[in-house]
Amino acid sequence: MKMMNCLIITDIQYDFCPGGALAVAGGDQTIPIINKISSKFDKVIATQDWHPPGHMSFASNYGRHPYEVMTIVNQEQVLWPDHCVQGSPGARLHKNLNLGPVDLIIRKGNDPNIDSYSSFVENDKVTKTGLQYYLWGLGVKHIYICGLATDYCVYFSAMDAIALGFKVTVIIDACRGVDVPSGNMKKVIGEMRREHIMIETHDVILSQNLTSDRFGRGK
Ligand code: VGL
Ligand code: ZN
Repeated sequence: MKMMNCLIITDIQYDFCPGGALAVAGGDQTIPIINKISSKFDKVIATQDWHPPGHMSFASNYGRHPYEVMTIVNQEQVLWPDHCVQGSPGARLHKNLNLGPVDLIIRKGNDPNIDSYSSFVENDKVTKTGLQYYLWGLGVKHIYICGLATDYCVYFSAMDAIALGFKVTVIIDACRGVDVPSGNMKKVIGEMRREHIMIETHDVILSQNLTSDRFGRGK
């Protein structure tokens, strides 16, 4: 039986692209790479950061500056600019991202009192998105992850995925990070490697013959 794989396209939203509220440098440069590879996977999931107004991760709630770290209920929380507010233009998936091959869109961060970086489990480490059951149900064994931001949503998704028993590859040139606090990118790359998360560029992955090339598209 074929080993099923999937691609998780993380948070390709206007607020994480240049000009957006929580702009990630070069965030939009990931889009052509993602479009080039997305039809090669058996299943494709896109995620969407989706916060109510006044979400607990917003610095504006506390009269603090964005990107400061604050302890909230015994947990370190990076305070972010208001971003990806449900239904706002900044929360939309970027129009250049090809949604054709996308099977499922997972939204996270809906709870006003819990932040959510991972596509699997919210930051309380208890509340699940349900994505693991979808992937287990389909027999997916190998998860490829790309998108924004490398050191937050991509990193936490990759760490949860490996802990759940999946093989995990981060497609590093199809990701961009925020590096908050400074040095965070280096730290998370080291941690992912230690956990045996593979880190590869998209051309290497394309040459690895994973290609289901579903529906004959995307050559
Ligand atoms: C993210 C910060 C806040 C991300 C989401 O998608 O990596 N980062 N919310
Ligand atoms: Zn967020």
